[in-house]
Amino acid sequence: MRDEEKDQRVQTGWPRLALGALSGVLAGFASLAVAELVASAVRPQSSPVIAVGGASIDATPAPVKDWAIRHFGTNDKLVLQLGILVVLAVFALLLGALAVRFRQVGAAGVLLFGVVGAAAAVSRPDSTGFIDALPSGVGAIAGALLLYVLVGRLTVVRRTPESVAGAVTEEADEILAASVGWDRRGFVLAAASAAAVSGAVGAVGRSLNASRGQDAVASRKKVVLPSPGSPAQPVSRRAGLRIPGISPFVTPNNDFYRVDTALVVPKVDATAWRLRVHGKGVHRPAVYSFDDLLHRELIERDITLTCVSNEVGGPYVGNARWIGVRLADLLAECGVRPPSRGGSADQLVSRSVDGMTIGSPVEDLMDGRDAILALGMNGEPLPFEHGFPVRMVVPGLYGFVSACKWIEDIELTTFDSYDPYWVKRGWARRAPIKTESRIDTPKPFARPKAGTVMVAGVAWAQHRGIDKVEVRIDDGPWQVAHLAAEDTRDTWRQWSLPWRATKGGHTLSVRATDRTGAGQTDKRTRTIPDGASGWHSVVVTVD
Ligand SMILES: Nc1nc2c(c(=O)[nH]1)N[C@H]1C(S)=C(S)[C@@H](COP(=O)(O)O)O[C@H]1N2
Ligand SMILES: [Mo]
Repeated sequence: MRDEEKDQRVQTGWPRLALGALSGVLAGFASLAVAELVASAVRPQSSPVIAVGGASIDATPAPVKDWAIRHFGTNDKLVLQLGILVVLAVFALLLGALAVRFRQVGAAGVLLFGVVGAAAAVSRPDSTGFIDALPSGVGAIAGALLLYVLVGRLTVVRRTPESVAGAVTEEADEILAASVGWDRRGFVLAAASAAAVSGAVGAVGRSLNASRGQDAVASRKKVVLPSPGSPAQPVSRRAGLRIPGISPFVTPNNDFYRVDTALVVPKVDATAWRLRVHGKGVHRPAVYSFDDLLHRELIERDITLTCVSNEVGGPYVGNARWIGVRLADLLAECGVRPPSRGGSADQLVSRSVDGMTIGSPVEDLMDGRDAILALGMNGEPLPFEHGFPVRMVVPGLYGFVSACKWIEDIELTTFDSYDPYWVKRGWARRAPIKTESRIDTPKPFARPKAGTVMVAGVAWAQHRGIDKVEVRIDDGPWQVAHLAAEDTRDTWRQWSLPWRATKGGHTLSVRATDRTGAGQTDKRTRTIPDGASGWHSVVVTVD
């Protein structure tokens, strides 16, 4: 067999397909790298993976999202982005292999992905317009060109016999060898340099994106929280039980749960930030700056925040000391009246810089409870993850109907005329926090030693307060647990019960009663639409 024929046979078969697939992946990588760089000039949120990720979050059916939050917790966003990259890689492989036969179709396929990314970016609620299409667009063009070039190196050029005709034998052989082979050197060179350039471009884009928001970081560093005109009472030493494994009464900011739809944490420059209050029945619409709020009378309150996606026994609950402006005072200043005093708006819709919308009952916000526009959390300006510069915190309402982070707009409206983000996705319009209790220690499937075992945890029924916690061992009687001192009715309460543990398997259950006398129901419900209910149980084996 002549060498050229051998070459041709080998290189038109699967190796060429494999190299085509590799070209596809390189083209995909180049697209994302270029997009990252362009996004650093536009805004990080306009990069295709972030935009498509955001769009998928919004389009994900509520049960799936709930499942993701449950299983991946705060890593849900990382898992989502990895998932998108895997899907992209698969398509890139296929497009690359396809391009070996149909060069233009392959390149056009890459462009199509660019269109998808661009459409996602432009249609995000926080999009700044068509400029958001640039990262996906420019990235896809770069990727399409690269695929076209790379695959070109792989394409066997079949010369007609005429081009060989007339040449002397050696020459003819050379031409043939060159024409039926593939440009090995050219391909390796182009592929290697494409990979290197993409890597560099991507790295530069990444670091530029990461260093964005320096103004926001600087503005946060400069914030000095004044001492509040209305301070919280000091937390009683008796509010915290010294039991290993129990949740501390105050959740440190670093341990505070985080639930939101933001793939990129918004970095807002406090000096440029404004809050607009407007809408139905707002007689004096107003715009506030961060300094305006900082120089008002500030209140400081301990409030326990709970997520509606928290399963019975779950981790999405935390307690912090918030400092900020009394929302009711601000609303009153704008001429807002609650429905019970003749106000025409019954829903307050808060909007964040990332396009989240959250609806709260105006009546609840103005009924005397300490609904806060919070500027500080546990003695420092809000961490970026928790809403810097300003967020809402309302005692007694789940986060998704009250706790808007990165807030920038407050609109008074009615429940009849507007459904915010989560309500559009099947969650409840109104969602007061359900009375719940959780066993923190012993942990599920723990193996404590026989003897006295401390059973302890937390219970919460924000704004109603916890009156009683009871613990049951197996099918025994409910035993009243010791309660730590109550801080306020807006905070959770620690509890404990010493248990004379005997060898063998045991089921420990807990239930709470709030100060209205309502007990924690044993009826198990899902988190959707208005929060999980049921008793928390833990199974342990005593050695
Ligand atoms: N902008 C914005 N605010 C938001 C959310 C969000 O997705 N985006 N999630 C809400 C939900 S569901 C909860 S439970 C709380 C969580 O606040 P945390 O992350 O500070 O604990 O924020 C609320 N505020
Ligand atoms: Mo939530």
